[in-house]
Amino acid sequence: MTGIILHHYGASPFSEKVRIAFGIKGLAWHSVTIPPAMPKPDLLPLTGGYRKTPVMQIGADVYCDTQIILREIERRHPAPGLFPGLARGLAEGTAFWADHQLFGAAVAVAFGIMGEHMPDAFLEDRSKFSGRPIDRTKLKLQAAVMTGTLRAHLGWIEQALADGRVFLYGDAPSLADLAVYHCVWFVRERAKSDALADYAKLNAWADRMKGFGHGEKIDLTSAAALQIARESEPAPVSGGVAANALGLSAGSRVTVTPDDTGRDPVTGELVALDAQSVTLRRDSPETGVVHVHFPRAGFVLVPAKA
Ligand SMILES: N[C@@H](CCC(=O)N[C@@H](CS)C(=O)NCC(=O)O)C(=O)O
Repeated sequence: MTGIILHHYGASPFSEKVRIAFGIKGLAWHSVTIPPAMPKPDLLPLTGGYRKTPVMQIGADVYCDTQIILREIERRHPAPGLFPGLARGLAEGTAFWADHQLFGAAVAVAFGIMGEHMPDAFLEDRSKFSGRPIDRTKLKLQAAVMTGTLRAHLGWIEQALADGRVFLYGDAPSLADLAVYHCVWFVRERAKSDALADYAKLNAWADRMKGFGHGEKIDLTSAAALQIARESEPAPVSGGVAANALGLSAGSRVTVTPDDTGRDPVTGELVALDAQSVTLRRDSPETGVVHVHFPRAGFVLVPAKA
């Protein structure tokens, strides 16, 4: 057993990115199913307010955002690696493009099909989440517009695969494959859209990605996950707080907020900081002391308001 707990739900594309990574690495993991919309009463005590899906917990360490989740999984379970060859930085950059630009287009196309079955309360939740009102009557038009964008972006992937490569950076799957795949999965597998039907190479590649499966999933209740947090100590941090332009040091009270959607601030005491990650110490009756980890890219770190 890995001790990995993934807080997620079945229909979440970003969770699929992590689930397929479990499949590639052949890992066993605990699965806590969380609500797809607010409120999330058993998740927010762990994260300190971050509401997005998925969140990974290992004991009293909580990882917010798939960027840092996959980095931590790679660190703890390095084989087979998600960064074959020398492509690590390129794979991270490609994944960031996919998670932001490509995902936005994929959501619009998928919502054009699935939106009519979504309850008002869910669309209202997603309006608040995205910071933009969602008008049910405009979803089909927006999907038609964004189909062109999606096909332009994924046309690059179809072109890349045209030389016969098996995965984006060679013979083995990387983080980049995972990030592009979860967007394709949302459109192809969840929404059952035919928008990508003629991209033969892309579809063959997506079949290969799907074939990795999800590893071994073991169900766990959210109450049990909170108890595990309470009964665990955060892992020792290494590296401390690197010199930074904000003049922050260990123990500074800081706030970390996503810079795109679900902009809920998390406040805590700074325990570690480097170019790629920031770790806060938080304490609550539900969880005891936890360390909450975020990536730097895609998040805004500032001193907390007094
Ligand atoms: N950058 C985040 C994006 C996560 C994200 O946007 N997840 C979607 C679901 S796939 C979400 O949080 N939706 C709202 C919710 O689940 O409450 C990551 O990489 O984890």
